Amino acid sequence: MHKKKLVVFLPAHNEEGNIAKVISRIPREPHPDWQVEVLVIDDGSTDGTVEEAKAAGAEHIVSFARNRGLGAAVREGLASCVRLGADIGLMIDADNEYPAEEIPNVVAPIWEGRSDYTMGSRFKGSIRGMRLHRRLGNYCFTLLQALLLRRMIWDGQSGMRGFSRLAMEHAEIIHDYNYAQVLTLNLVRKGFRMEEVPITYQVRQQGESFIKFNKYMTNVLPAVWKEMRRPVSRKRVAELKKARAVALRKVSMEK
Ligand SMILES: Nc1nc2c(ncn2[C@@H]2O[C@H](COP(=O)(O)OP(=O)(O)O)[C@@H](O)[C@H]2O)c(=O)[nH]1
Ligand SMILES: [Mg+2]
Repeated sequence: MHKKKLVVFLPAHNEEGNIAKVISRIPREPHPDWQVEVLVIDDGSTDGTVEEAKAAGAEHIVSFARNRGLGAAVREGLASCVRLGADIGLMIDADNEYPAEEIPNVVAPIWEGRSDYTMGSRFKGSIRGMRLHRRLGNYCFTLLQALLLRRMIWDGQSGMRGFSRLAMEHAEIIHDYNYAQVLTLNLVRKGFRMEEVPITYQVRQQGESFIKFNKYMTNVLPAVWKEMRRPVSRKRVAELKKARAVALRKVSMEK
């Protein structure tokens, strides 16, 4: 039987000391019908990130010559998954904060055809070690997205997300600095179905967060504004939905 391919990708910038741990936690045979491959998008790391990732068993490495930003890295991750023939893509941060063991739970709604886009939700699950100001920042940015999309969202900044093939093909990330909010706005407004899956989260033990308040605000807020101003044609959404229904029928016939 033709196996379905799940590509797990990790955007990484100088994550030596963390990335091998994440890769070793990825379940390689979560289901007899799945084939799992690991892809690292190395965003111009200057430490041992790439060597460690290879030694830990990553099959594919895409390296940027210089640092371009997390938004650019995730954009490349999605495009590479499509190139590698992935049926499902799963991104996870390379800093060992997110539970790679829980990947099967996060992709299950996509695998079962209920959803196109899943987010591992820390606030629906459990969080250890997140500082108060980060928690408040997360609430504010999540609330902003919930208001713009007029739907409940628990955790809009998750670093663990699953994608159907169609979602990967149509996702657009409009800035290089980050992807977290604009990607959700883009996919949900296009009519893709999103679901949040509770996960357990543990703040990083090594290295430090790249997020700086001013830089985050001055990059993310204008990008959210710009994304919301882009027209989404209803016709286009309907076409995508139809294509998705055809893709799903194909999946169930192959099963
Ligand atoms: N592509 C790319 N990834 C980065 C950069 N800085 C951090 N990352 C990665 O993005 C992920 C999340 O970064 P992190 O600093 O932990 O952000 P936080 O979890 O929101 O505090 C990790 O996998 C990092 O390796 C960057 O400049 N470019
Ligand atoms: Mg992190």
